[in-house]
Parts: sequence; C-alpha cells; structure tokens
Amino acid sequence: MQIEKYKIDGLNNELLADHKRKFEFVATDVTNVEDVLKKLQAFQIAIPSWALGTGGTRFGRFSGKGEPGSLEEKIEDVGVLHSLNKSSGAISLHIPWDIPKNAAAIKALAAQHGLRFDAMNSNTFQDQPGSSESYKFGSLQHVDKAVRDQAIAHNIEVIKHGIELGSKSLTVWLADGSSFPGQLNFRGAFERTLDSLKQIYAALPADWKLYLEYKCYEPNFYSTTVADWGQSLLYVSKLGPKAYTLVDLGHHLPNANIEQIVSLLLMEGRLAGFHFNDSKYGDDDLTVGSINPYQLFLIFNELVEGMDVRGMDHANDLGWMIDASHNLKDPIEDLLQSVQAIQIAYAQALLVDKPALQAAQKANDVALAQEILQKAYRTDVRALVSEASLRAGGAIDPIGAYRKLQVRENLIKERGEKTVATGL
Ligand code: RM4
Ligand code: MN
Ligand code: MN
Repeated sequence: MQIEKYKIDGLNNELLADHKRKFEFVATDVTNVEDVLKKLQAFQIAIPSWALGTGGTRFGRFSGKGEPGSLEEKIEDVGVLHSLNKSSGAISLHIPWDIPKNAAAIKALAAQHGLRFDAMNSNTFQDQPGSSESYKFGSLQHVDKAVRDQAIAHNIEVIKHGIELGSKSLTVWLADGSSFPGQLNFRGAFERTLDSLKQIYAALPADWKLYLEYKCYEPNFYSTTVADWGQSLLYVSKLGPKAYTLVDLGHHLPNANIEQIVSLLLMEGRLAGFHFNDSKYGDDDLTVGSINPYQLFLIFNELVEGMDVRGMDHANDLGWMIDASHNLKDPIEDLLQSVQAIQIAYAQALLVDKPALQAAQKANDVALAQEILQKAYRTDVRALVSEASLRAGGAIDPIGAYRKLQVRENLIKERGEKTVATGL
C-alpha cells in the first residue's frame, strides 16, 4: 500500500497550531535553527529488510499479522515508513533472506517509493539448503579451504546483487569463533580470516566500501574472531583504504564507552557507520533509544564534533543503519520510534555549544563541561524533528498518523493474518 500525501496533510492540519507553538518555543533558544532543520531533513537512516517482520528469540517466534511475505512487500513497508517520516529513504538487504530475483524491477519499485539501497549484508552464519559445505565451525576462518571458498564466493555474489541495485557497500558480520578453550588457534583463525577477507576485498568495485562489523560474543561463547573494534581495525588496516569498522551498538561488553570508540575510529578515518539499536544486557536489538538515550546522544555528540573537524558530510559520509528487531511491537511502529530516537539524538548533538565546551575543557572546568552537554541533552527537540518532517512532506506525528490511517489493519486486509517475513 502507498499512503496518499493528502491524508498526511489532513492529519498535519489538525496538529498544526499546537506544533507551531512548540516549535517556536524551542526555536527561540536555538541560534542555528535553519541549519539544524536542513541537516535533519538530509539525514536518512537505512531500514534493514530483516526488521519488518516480528523478530523471534531462540525460544520461539510469535509472528505478527500482515507481515511482508516478499521483498516487494518489505520495500512497500519501508515506503510507508518513509512517507510518514521522510527520513527512512534507504533499505539494507540481507542475502540470502532477500535475494532480488529481478533486480531492475526491484530497483524501480524502490525508486517509486523514494528509496535507495544501502549496504548489502552477507550471511555465512546459517547453512543454506543445498549448499555443500557447513558453517558449523566457522566460515572465513574455517580450517577447511572448501568452506572458506564457499563463504568467499557467497560474499562476492552479494556484491554482484548490490551492484545491480546501486548499493555501494558490503557489510560482513561473522559468527566465526569458538565456544571452548583449545578449540581454535587464535592466530591461525585470524590469518585465515584475513586471507579470506582479502579475496572479498579484491572483488569490490572501485567506489565500494567493505564494512567489517565486530561483536564480542554470540553465537560463539569463548572467542569471536572479529570480537571488538581493535580486532576489526586490525583487519581493515591490513585490507586497505576501502575497508572500515562498523559499530553495532549492541556488540560490546557491558558498560563499554562506545562514544570513545566512535571518536577514535573517526579520528583514524576508519569508521564505517552504525547498526543502531539499544540493549540492556547483550545484543538485545531493542528499539533505538529505548534503554539508554543519553549514550546515544553522547555518541552523536562525538560524531558531529569528529565529522565537522574532518569536514565530513553528516548525511552521506558514514553508513547509518538500524539493526533492531524484537518480538513484541508492531515492527513499523518500532522502526518509526527508532528513527525518531536517532533524529532526536542528532538534533541535540547539533545544539551543543562547541566553542563553550572547548573553552571549558581547556580550563579544566569539569562542572561547566557537563552543564553544556546536558543543556543540549535536556532540550526537548521533538518539535524540531516534527518541523523537519513537515517541511519534507512527512507527518508531524508519524506514529499517530500510522495509527489513525490504520496502516496495519490495511496491510492485514491485503496480506492476511498468517504471513511470516524472512529473517532470524
Ligand atoms: C548479528 C549482527 C548482524 C546482523 C545479524 C542478523 O548479531 O548484528 O549485523 O545482520 O545479527
Ligand atoms: Mn548488526
Ligand atoms: Mn547483532
């Protein structure tokens, strides 16, 4: 289904007077409000194709109703999101969960919804029916060359799909590692993985990037072969200038200072971008900003500062993707919340008084530095985000509009109650 613009306009009109009052209130305090609005409108966050169905846990899966049953329907869902918030103008595909059978038609359908294809994700953590080799003991790290070759060939296949769709990057996340001491020779695993990555890297077109995502544990519980940002950085430095480290917010040990990691990767010119989500305990893949919005703000504060120092374009020079999916909420509402949380953190980071913060840091005025950061963090910027959406042709209140327009009810009518989307 496609949401007609006049319906969104109608709902906006009902909210307009209240919105204007809130917007003017916050805008009086923001010196660079037009600049902030422009940046918010330019900032697009890619939606993962695997997040449009209700996520499962290892204990089971409770499928939602009206879930997209095909890649075409997933694109439609992202189209719905984008027409509501005008900030989800890209989709990130996971192969083989979402193989585009007719790339030209898929590309045209996406364009019709105003969407482009962000990073392509390979999958060498699950065995596929009909494949000759098993990933039970790893993929790119495997002791058996035949398994490594199969995993390398799969990644090259993913690049080919991406080229057809106009994507420009490949994200590699490996489940490779070991679950028991003694199972693996760490150096051997590293060297084999590096060698495999080199072969994938060699297949990248000149204008492509390779994003190497790290994760501290799971599904392996003793060692992971790309376990943290140091290890990822080691691989990408050895690979070459087209390789970067991808930060998934849920892939750290508890209490890790992610904003410091982000700052240093950016300094080294090796930050690929993000998989946004939130977590309490591990790789929980919860809605962005639902557990620790302050951490998200601190990350964006480092991003804005670090990107500005390097003269980078906020919207296009890093990869912005959501990687969240869970088993309770309507996935589209969940994604609308995630995108809004990212926009809020970004807007707040844009409000930080950088010269004042630098002066406080130079003077070792710790209390003032904290005041400056928290002044921005405690500003209610939701009206700025709504204004950006309104100016771009979206809804003032995307979730409210989604509910009032009864999008899910319509999707259930179209697709039925018992649909299951591909994914974990
Ligand atoms: C992993 C990692 C990858 C994602 C898979 C499904 O934990 O976050 O990015 O593609 O899960
Ligand atoms: Mn991820
Ligand atoms: Mn993950």
